[in-house]
Amino acid sequence: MTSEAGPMGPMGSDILHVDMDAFFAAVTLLGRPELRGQPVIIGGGPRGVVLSATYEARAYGVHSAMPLARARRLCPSALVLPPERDRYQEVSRRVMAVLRDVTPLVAPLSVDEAFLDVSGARRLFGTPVEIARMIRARVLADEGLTCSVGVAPTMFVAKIASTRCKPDGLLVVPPGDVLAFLHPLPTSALWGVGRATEAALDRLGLRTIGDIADCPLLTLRHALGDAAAQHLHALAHGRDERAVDPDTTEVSVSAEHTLSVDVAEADQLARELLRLSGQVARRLRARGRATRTVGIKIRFADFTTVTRARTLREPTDVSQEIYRTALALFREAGIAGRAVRLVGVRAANLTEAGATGHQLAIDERPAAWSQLDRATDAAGHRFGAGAVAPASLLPRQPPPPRAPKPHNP
Ligand code: TTP
Ligand code: MG
Ligand code: MG
Repeated sequence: MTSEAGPMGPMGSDILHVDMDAFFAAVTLLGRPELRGQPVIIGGGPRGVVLSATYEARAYGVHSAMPLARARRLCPSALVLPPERDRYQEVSRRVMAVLRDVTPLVAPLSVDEAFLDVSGARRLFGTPVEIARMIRARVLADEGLTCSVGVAPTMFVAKIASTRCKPDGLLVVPPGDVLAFLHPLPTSALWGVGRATEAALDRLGLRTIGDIADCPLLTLRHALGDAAAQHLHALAHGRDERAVDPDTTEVSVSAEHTLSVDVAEADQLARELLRLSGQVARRLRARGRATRTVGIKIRFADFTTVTRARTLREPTDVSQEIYRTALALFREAGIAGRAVRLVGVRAANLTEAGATGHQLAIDERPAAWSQLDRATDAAGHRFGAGAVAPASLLPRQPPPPRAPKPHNP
């Protein structure tokens, strides 16, 4: 395997896995530069666990998901800070945008990581290694943060590669080195191996991925069942048929906004919900997706947060329907009059938009709304997002003089 550069075949290792280093901790430290180089832990919440820790804290054995009390014992000098989720979301969005500048084939896996298939980006941006270097340089220049990138022929191997070169690393696994890279690793490194499977493998005396590759498939079947045996056997031989699919890995679309001042007025919050519903619906339509579950998030001035969600009878990509559901959730939450600092709208449980039903009550006119939304999208495309907004978002004063209306196609 090759660290950093190294010649690669003309095609082959085209999958990148990008993962931010100590993400929550690193973003929080951007606002606290005096703490750089110190052991810092981001944690708290009702469960009191470590969410993220700087590598200085990890040197003491601290790691994520560990109870805070234990982390404090291991590293008494560590400073424990609360998470700042809004900031993490903002940085995440910008980092994902950097990745989407390279290729539309970006599949985010969590707030701080994504897969890219760069096979189609070679002509524009160079080899996968050059692309990986460019991404790392841009994230560092734009955000002041480091990430680690694994480059490999499959998603599974790319993900392991990024983990193995952390922090601030780049690791390339050319196709011919995949088996040599995988086989010494413990079985727990395989996707889909949890504690129970690991124990079953252990009973067979299988400790490494290489042991699984050498084990007869029949033996694995007896111990694990057909599906799991096939899956692990294939991965152990470096086979991973999954393609980077920006749609299937995206489980939700959300938009949220931190208000510039805390707001208690219901009308104003409703308008914020309307605007965010429009953003969410627009992003759904841009991806050809529809949602079955609409949720809201309300964070109060004291930082307590409530979320509510409702599953619809039919999937939708219509702004008005998402808004109507969001507004109902807001009203039913019984939080009128409280000062709010952040509002969010989320669409989850996504399906293909083609499956969208149009069987709602006749007065809801989803088809008409949908057409209106699509026209709005088309205009937004040509004149920039925000060029067209629902009337209730416009200032209530008489509008300023406007440029002549663009000609409609
Ligand atoms: P990770 O990428 O797993 O961890 P990390 O970025 O902190 O560190 P590494 O350098 O090893 O990648 O997770 C990304 C962020 O997700 C992490 O900073 C905090 C958050 N997180 C949770 O909120 N809950 C969890 O259980 C875990 C594991 C992470
Ligand atoms: Mg990370
Ligand atoms: Mg991660």
